Amino acid sequence: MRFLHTSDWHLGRTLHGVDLLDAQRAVLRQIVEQVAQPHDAVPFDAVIVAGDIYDRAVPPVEAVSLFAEVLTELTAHTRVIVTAGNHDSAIRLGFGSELFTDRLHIRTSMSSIGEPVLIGDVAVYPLPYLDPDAARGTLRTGDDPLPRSHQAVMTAAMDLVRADLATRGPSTRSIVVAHAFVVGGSASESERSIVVGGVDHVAASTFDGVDYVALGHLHGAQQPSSASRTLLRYSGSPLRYSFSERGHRKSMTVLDLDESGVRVTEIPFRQPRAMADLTGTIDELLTGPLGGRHADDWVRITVTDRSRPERLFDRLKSRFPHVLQVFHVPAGALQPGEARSPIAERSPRELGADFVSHVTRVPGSAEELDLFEAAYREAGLEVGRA
Ligand SMILES: [Mn+2]
Repeated sequence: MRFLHTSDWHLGRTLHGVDLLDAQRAVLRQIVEQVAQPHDAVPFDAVIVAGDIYDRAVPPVEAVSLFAEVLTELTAHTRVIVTAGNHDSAIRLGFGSELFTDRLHIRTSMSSIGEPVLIGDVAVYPLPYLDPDAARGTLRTGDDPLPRSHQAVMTAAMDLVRADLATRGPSTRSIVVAHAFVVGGSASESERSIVVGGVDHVAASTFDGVDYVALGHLHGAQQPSSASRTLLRYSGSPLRYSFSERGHRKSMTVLDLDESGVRVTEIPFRQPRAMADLTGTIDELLTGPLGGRHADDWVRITVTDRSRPERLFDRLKSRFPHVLQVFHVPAGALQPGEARSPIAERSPRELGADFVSHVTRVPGSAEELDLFEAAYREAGLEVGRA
């Protein structure tokens, strides 16, 4: 059986104020293309989307329309299994899910945990994102709520999965869909923290007993290691949602599951726009070769001139139309954390020097410090006269 695993679409997200809907449509089109015409002509039995469909609980209407459009196209070719992530509202995402169960399985409710979607001989167990505060009462087996932790609620959910799996034949393969931070995974800057009680993760062994865990939450594709035969994998997001992901190769995961085991193939997404981090003086940036190479990219620029150039953003924007962030960090800027004497022991001139270097990030010139000292003296005289 063949599955396509993806997650963290974050429809409705912006990148430093720039609307990403067209970029999101472009990568989701690639999923539809892969499903319509698989790279090796082997058809898909289902598409799995492991949470964070939307970027927020109340998504913009354009995001809802795009999701509807993509679901319509995907379900024309195969079945689709969707779960809620920590960014989604389970109720809103789950609207109508009891009604469309033939081709489309939207699982956002805790009440169906342990009930698989059966696809051939594969039992797929979708788990919505389990907020410990909400799940510890619902998933308890005794009178007392579960401990307030991701580990406790995920263990309870997996116990339900294993109990159901035990009732099925030995030839049954199993997939769990989960939205969680598994130990050993590495985060980027675009996931929202899910720390509860100081801890955000669950152990890989929580998922022991199933063949494959289709994970969402972390935005880089990766496979947390597991001591058991269970293969855990994050498909990662289809787009880069922060500059920290500029080195990520984004991909969808193709999963083949048969008697011989689990095989994973990455199908890379063509990024609608490259991402780059540029550094230089304003002249280098405006007239040098960087402009030619990165004019079409989303760029973050650090300008190193000693003083902040005038109309900095506008001038950079004329050369880099997709500039998202501009920083001014003069070359030779002081490193933070340089040893200093206590404030009370510093002279007014030293304090003035600290102030100037803090604001401009370069040491003040002798003229600037003379001026500061003179102003301080004048002010002191004024105070003395009062
Ligand atoms: Mn996410």
